[in-house]
Amino acid sequence: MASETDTVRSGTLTPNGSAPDPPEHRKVALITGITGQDGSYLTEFLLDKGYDVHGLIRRSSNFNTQRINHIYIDPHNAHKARMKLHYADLTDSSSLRRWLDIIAPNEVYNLAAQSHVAVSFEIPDYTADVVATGALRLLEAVRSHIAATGRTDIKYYQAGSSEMFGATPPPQSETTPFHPRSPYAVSKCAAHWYTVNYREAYSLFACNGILFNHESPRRGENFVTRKITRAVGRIKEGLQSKLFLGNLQASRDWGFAGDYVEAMWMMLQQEKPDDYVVATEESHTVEEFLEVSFGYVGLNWRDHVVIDKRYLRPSEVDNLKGDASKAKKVLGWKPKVGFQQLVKMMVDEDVELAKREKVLVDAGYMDAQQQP
Ligand code: NDP
Ligand code: GDR
Repeated sequence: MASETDTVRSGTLTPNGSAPDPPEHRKVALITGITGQDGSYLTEFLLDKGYDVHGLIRRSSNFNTQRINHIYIDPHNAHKARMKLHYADLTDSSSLRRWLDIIAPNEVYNLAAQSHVAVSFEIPDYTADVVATGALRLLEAVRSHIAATGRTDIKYYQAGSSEMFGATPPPQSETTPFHPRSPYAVSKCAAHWYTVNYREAYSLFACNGILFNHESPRRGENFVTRKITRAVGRIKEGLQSKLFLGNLQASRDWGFAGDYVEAMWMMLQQEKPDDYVVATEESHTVEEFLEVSFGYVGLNWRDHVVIDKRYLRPSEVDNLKGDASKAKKVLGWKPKVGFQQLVKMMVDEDVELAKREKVLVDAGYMDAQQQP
């Protein structure tokens, strides 16, 4: 990692080995939430498409760039770099406007959020500030940047969520009424409508992606899928015996994050801005996820899972299953990774991770934590 005093860091990725276009021909993307699961996949995807990518990262007391370290290049090689990182925060309007003016992006992807539903009950005020007002701050920064520069070539993507449907029964499509069930989901509804309003009021090219749950080996470890696959790996390697969970009957439409970032990009390549549901159209309970993931390595989840009421939510979303026919028809998008393949991909990675942890534990360099 480069010096922490650098405010701009840079990196490049050329997975197909081809030389990038000259800078003056390259499209420029600005991503908030670049250090998150989706931000990392979207960055890889856009670099592969030949974009220059700028990411806004927030200050933290530790490095928070683990998911994009593999793309990172020391800023001393900045002439090669096609990914650059800048400090900003969705709670700080001035930082958003400043970087928009400096970067002058063609596409803005607003992925930053306090994205944990259960945590949003603990910190509702902060969640609204980042998720709802944060989106408004960024939209307003884009609008005022356009007003000041006269640019017409800037497009905006808002990371909306199936959580907005909440209590409304499946299948959920773009026309399904919202009934949010958490401070997070209410805030995402506000961000959704701010985006629609800026499209209608200022003719901004702004799209809402209404994405159903999407997972990967890079998923945060306190979301249920990754919490389970981490435990599967650790139990298999003898580093953990119990897994404490909440509601096992909740049903989710789980896809692969790598597939979903492509849909984000596709929305911004259309002639007209619009809103799209992105989903696999298949739903599984948490219990089914347990069956498949533990079963895959020859374990029985019932021997390990303990229900802990602390993981139950004050109001739950019982059943999400998307109808993605509009995205399929208009964008030509479809998911490539199915449920079984997704679970196996995550378990395979987490078994490998647990094996590496075990080496460190056995050598006395690390304590075996009971629960990630
Ligand atoms: P993550 O939680 O993995 O990433 C969230 C990102 O937002 C991180 O980069 C985080 O930074 C950043 N962030 C948080 N607070 C701030 C802030 N105040 N200012 C600037 N950046 C901030 O989420 P995902 O990648 O899974 O999701 C991306 C987006 O899509 C989120 O908006 C989420 O709500 C939404 N979404 C996700 C779905 C999913 O299933 N994954 C489904 C539908 C919507 P840091 O790394 O420092 O924490
Ligand atoms: P979700 O994802 O709330 O759908 O939001 P999460 O994985 O947190 O929960 C899914 C379901 O599993 C149940 N559950 C548990 N959840 C967690 N986190 N931990 C547990 O121990 C546990 N036990 C059972 C939950 O009650 C829930 O029903 C995710 C986030 O990525 C949001 O940002 C995004 O908008 C939505 O997906 C779509």
